[in-house]
Amino acid sequence: MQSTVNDMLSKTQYYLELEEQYGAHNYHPIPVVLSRGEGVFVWDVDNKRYYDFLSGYSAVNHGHLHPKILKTFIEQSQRLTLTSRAFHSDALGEYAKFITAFFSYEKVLPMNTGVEAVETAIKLCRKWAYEIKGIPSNKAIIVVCEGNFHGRTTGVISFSNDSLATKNFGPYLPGFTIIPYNDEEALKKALEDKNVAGFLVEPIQGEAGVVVPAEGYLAKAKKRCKEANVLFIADEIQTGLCRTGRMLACDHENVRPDILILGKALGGGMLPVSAVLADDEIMLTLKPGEHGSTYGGNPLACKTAITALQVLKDERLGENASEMGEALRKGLKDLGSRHISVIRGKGLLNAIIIRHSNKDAAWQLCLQLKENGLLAKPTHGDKIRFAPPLTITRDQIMDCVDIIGKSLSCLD
Ligand code: IF1
Repeated sequence: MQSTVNDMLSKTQYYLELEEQYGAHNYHPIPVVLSRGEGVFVWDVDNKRYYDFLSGYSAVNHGHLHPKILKTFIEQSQRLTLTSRAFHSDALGEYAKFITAFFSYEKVLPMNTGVEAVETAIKLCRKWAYEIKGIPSNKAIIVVCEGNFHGRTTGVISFSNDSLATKNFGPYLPGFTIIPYNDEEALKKALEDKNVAGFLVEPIQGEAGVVVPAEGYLAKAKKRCKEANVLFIADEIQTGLCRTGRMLACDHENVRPDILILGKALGGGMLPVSAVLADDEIMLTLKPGEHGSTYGGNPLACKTAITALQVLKDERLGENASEMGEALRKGLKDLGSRHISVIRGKGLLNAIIIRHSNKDAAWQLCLQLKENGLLAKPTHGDKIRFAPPLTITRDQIMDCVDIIGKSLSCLD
């Protein structure tokens, strides 16, 4: 087979055509075929090396194949991977104790993907609304923000205002009010509705192109929610786990969410692991049989997540993300490129906005970056997210700034 591949087509072309022919066309990837990863690097099928500046959409905060996480993953995968929640395991209780102590919550509900955790948080908020707050049945409202991205299920896209995410997927789930992001007055007004049960918000909007709210927005929003007896629900699936320079993005403002949603890097880049954390008043509204998941809380996920969390602390990845993020944004600024109109971000969750007459300029730049050994992908047309693994070093950051600077000349 290998000789056939070599004879017929380039290896890359061979794999691109397989995906085109047999895979759904729900993505438009950068034309590169990866086959190996280690730390901040990935290699394609022709053994060309790239800096990974997307980190699996922030699921690979620890870098590819982190040795300690991989060791745990291999050990547990040879012992016990899945029991279902029909039975107990020696991993779930230990994990639940570890992660609730790690984030100072009383309970955790383990799920798998990020959107499952978001759906779980919505169900928890509604349950709390009816059984604790006393909102009339089926009247609970959850406030969300314009530009939000919380996942792809029909329930969660119901409160998206991005037509690409919603078109022809109706009818939509009711019970949501959309307000402008980063607008305290709009939130204050929305909370006048006594049927509001929760406010679901990303501390920084990732998909919208790394939109960082004004300093103090999260703290003011939490205060407004507390005054209105509304649950502050933080979706930290992308911003959490040291990505923005603190363990949680909410930590920048000392905000403690009533419901905390984690995902992506919780699985250490090995497997899907997500979690919803809350205190007993909220979490114990869910009774046996009212919610669940086949793989939620499986032993392999529990053990892997414990190591993933411990590595964040042991290797001070929050501090490194903060320092390397400063270095990256300064390096990009010092390039002084007329093609970059905005540089923004916090920690190692950053984005640039491309200013160019050609609407495909950001895509063209990403193709040039690929040629020069760095992988990134545009979001919403003219924005390019720069989010390398949090293990990146200063020398590697400067190397990447050089690559970006050299690549920008393709837009001249
Ligand atoms: C795609 C980016 C998008 C998320 C937040 C929940 C989820 C995500 C804040 C759902 C997932 C992923 C999904 C992926 C692209 C990527 C992404 F911002 F990270 F780049 F789409 F906005 N909350 N984000 O960011 O988690 O169910 O995927 O585990 O769908 O294209 P999931």
